Amino acid sequence: MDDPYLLADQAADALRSRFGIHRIDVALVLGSGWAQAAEGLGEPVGECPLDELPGFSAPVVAGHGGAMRLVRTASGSLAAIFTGRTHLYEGRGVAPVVHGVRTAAAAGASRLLLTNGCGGIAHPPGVPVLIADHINLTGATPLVGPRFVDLSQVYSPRLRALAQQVDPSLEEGVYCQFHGPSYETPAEVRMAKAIGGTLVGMSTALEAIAAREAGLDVLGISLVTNAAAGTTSNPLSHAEVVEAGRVAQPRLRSLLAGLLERL
Ligand code: 8IG
Repeated sequence: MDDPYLLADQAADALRSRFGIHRIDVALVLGSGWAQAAEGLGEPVGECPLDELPGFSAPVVAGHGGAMRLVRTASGSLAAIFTGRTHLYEGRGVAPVVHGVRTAAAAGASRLLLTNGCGGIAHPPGVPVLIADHINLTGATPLVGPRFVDLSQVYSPRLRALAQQVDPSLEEGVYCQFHGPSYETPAEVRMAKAIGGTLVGMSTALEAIAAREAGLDVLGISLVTNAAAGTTSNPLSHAEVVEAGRVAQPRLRSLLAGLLERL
């Protein structure tokens, strides 16, 4: 199987027959720091390890758990929650990175919420940031051939306004996706800042590109877990990173709950 779109169709068929559903409405991808906040959202409909669906492989990073959870939201929508994602730095190529997004689209989803944990250039640790736009610094793209996808509004203005209704104090930022897995050098962070970035991470942009190709409305929210390299004189300790995540949980939880009700 070398056609990623066919593979996504097969994964969507497997998902439908396994859970006896016709379609999903919304997909949610959980990044670092988000898993706890998504616990118990909606009525459970089913769950399976991702590697039991065509085209998904076991996660390389321990703790980046790979499951797909189906829940019925308060508004009656069926949401597929991906509790982990494949990263470009795993070295499997771009297609596996966006397979979940393409599967969600093939299964009928029309809205996608991408979350991540990342470094902050212009936002402090512990704060969720609405992604207004992104800069793809990976040198990669999920698109092959003459697929001239419009990226002038990757992150849906309508969904962003909805998120601002749910949490009016949400900051907005520009997410720079690096290849990883190493973190940035201070010079790379200065570059990201100079070109308009306010967040640095290793996910999301490639998935958002694939989602726009598939016609999904995309919302992206970052949790800043650490100051980007070189932006503070005394670097955060691991304990401070963990603490920033812990403090953010109630806010992330009400954000996700409010969004799943409205998306
Ligand atoms: I969590 O500072 C997390 N993920 N690229 N830089 C990059 N990715 C990250 C960072 C960071 N923190």
